[in-house]
Amino acid sequence: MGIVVLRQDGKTDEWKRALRNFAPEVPVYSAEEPHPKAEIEMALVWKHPKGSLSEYPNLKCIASSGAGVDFIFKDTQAPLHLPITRVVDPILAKDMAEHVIATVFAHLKNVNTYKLQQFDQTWKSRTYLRMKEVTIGILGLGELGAFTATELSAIGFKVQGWSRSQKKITSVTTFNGPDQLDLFLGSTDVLVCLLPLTPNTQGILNKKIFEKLPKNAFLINVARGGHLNDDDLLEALDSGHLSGAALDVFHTEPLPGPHPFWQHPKVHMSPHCASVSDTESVVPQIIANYKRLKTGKALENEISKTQGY
Ligand code: NDP
Ligand code: OXD
Repeated sequence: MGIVVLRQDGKTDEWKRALRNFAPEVPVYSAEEPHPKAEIEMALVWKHPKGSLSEYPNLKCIASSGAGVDFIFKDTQAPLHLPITRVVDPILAKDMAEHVIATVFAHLKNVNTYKLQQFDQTWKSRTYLRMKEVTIGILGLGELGAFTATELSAIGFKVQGWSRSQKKITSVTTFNGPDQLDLFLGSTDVLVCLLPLTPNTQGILNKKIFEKLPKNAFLINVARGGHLNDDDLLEALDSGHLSGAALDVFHTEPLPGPHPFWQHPKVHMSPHCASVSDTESVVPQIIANYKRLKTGKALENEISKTQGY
């Protein structure tokens, strides 16, 4: 009986502590300490060492401690026949919406450009955009995308979104499926990617998509690095078709030193921190699922293996 926490980002003890505080009766271990591997039934994972999941012969569930599960599918040795759950959490959604709102305003009001000018002691005012002039288009209208769309709309932006299935969200124009993608892109000034990374969405932010956006459109990628074709973005920025991009996620994290994004004046980077799972907020759903597992009840927030999210 028990849960093992598998991650490599230095946050193992924080998660263990939060799990133990919330449910002292549940045995919780890290991979770094001696633990009874045959008794582990749930693995709470975030970019775990590849192959580590196969060390637990009686594992019954793989629980991502984030919203995304793409890293689990990348581990070809993982027991992918087991149920996989993910985090759905109001704080995660709120933090994402706040990050996107901050990024959109930084773009409208040239905040990052002025920071660069400051380093050069350049005194030069630039034209700014007003909220009413900008339509924000969100790729992905799931837990994070739909909430972010609603928040942006509540502060006065014109918002539209695109998803796989049809959606109805108050004050948000919705599009769905490949047939409606071009229509959505054609009227999007700020494109926000909040899709899960799956075989269907890998590389979706590419030349073909950029060409369909209006000139001077701006890209915000807060989903996964694998959605973006880096070279196509650089080309669209250098040709002047896109006015800039704010990227929170990258193919390799941390982004390697020689990558052109580091020095590109039109690329604004953050280190995959748009929205970070809050242990206190998330732990109750992990323990609830652990107890469901033990009593044979259906798990909450289980992903679809067919869809990959
Ligand atoms: P959800 O699973 O709730 O939503 C995914 C959305 O994408 C759904 O609307 C879904 O459509 C849509 N979608 C999936 N595949 C396609 C497709 N092929 N075509 C069109 N639409 C598609 O995910 P979340 O909102 O919880 O999270 C989204 C992603 O955000 C995560 O997977 C993760 O990668 C990223 N993330 C990034 C963070 C960061 O700090 N940068 C933090 C947290 C998450 P439908 O509704 O029809 O199923
Ligand atoms: C997540 C993330 O998927 O932090 O939760 O990227």
